[in-house]
Amino acid sequence: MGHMNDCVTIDGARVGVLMGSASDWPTMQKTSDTLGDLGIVHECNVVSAHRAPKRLEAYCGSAADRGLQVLICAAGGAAHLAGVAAALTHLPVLGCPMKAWSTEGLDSLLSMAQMPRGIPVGTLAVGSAGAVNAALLAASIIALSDKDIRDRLLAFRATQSDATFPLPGAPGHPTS
Ligand code: RP5
Repeated sequence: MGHMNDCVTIDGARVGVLMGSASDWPTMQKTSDTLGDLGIVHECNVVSAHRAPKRLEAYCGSAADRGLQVLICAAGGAAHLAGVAAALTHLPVLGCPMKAWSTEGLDSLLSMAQMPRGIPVGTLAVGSAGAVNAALLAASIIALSDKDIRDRLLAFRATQSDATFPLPGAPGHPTS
């Protein structure tokens, strides 16, 4: 573990999770948990694009050289964090639109998804679904060149597929 420009850095981290605010953390903890379940070393920091642009520039500018392979950026409202991060690194940037204070996250979704041509952001769904899927998509990207992570991702998907869903009381289902 270390520090860089007030950001926590983790030795061997493959994914950097950035948030516009600590208020995004309850949602983005699901990203962190999912990455952790897949054994993907990652680091999480609040680095707002508009409140701390120089810190964001320093973080993104060194991300590839430090060994990060994917950035996951969460923000709400006029959510430019992912787009600015993508402008500052060639690494794949995945965007997680947060439900902020209005419009149920539609503002964040459009801010991330509607990137003008030239600098892409891979935008996920609003809220928890997108937070989990960002981790799974990061795993898919890293799995292209890492057999252990590929095996863990395939195991996760197999477990998910094998899950059964009893409906007690529904016709033909066991009662308990
Ligand atoms: C964005 O504004 C953050 O990403 C958060 O989703 C939203 C609200 O931030 P706070 O006012 O809670 O700091 O910058």
